Amino acid sequence: MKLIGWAIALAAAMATPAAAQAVSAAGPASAATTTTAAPATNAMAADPAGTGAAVKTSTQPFQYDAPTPGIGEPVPGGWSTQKQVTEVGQQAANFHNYWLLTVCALICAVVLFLLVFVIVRYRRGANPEPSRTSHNTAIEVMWTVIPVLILVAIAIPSIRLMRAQYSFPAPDLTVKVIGNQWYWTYDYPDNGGIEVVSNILKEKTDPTLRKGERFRTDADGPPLLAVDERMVIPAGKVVKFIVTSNDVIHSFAMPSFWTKIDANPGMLNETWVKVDRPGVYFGQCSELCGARHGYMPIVIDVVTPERFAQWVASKGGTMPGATQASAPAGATPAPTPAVTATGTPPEAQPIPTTSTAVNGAATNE
Ligand SMILES: [Cu+2]
Repeated sequence: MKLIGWAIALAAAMATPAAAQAVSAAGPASAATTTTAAPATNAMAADPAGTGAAVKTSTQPFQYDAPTPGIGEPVPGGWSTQKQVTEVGQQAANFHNYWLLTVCALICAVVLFLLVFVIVRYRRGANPEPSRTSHNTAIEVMWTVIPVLILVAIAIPSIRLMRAQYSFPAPDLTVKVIGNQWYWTYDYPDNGGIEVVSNILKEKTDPTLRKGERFRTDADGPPLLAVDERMVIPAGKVVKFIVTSNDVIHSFAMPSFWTKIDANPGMLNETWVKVDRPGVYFGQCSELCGARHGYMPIVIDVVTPERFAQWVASKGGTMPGATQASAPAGATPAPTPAVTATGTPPEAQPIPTTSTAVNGAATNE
């Protein structure tokens, strides 16, 4: 029975898709590498979350990709998992959508049929003299063996999938993901230790939008999911995420990668992805982490390796093996305290408005 319980727990865990956001599988699979009039993001005009995030400048302009509708983001009325763009995600989605759901539907249909059959066939009116049967060895063996076989049929592909998820290939790039109340920071130890501070973008109509503060446009992504600074990773490369937290438990979740892993303070969790399709992908913190838990989205821009090198240079970082670029003083990210040394709450902190928005970044004039 222990084995059965273990198998049920395993199957239940695997049946829970990382895709917490319903999304249709529709949408063109065309590459989203086209650089559009996406606002330049290297000049972070403000700190929308009021967390005191750093103001940055860059050595060269870099434009993020524009999102592709229906890819890497939730869609209105969607009811299934998001279109998966990693091999593990495709395996998991196929397992969930075509095998687990089929098994569940068949079990429901059989149970419903048996219930209706018994209700009709053995109703009191048709059976004034009730059956006195109390044992039937054949049926008892069947109702024990058949569920075990079903669970084994679920457990074997589940274990295969877990092995694919947790056997780490040699990484081409490591990104340290740090959850903070309530924003994310991304460190690139392989690229000169550059750090990206990622804050949600406010809407243009937000009454708390301050003068000079950048607001969301459609090129940034959907409302509540767009950020000022994205994580950028190269396409076709194995990227290892080391995930931790600076304060409380967060969860780093990217539905279209089938990735969800807790960010625990004082602990390093690891996961990995390999995304072959360039594009923009949206996720969210998926662990209730405080008042602004719903306002710390995750945006990953998957770009070609050439553009990744360009992005690294724009941040003042270096590619492995390259000599250290002489980055300007402004390219070094400032520390990002969530609360000031004086204990001023983030909401009360002044927003820096002196940075220069370039390449058409939408700021509140
Ligand atoms: Cu969080």
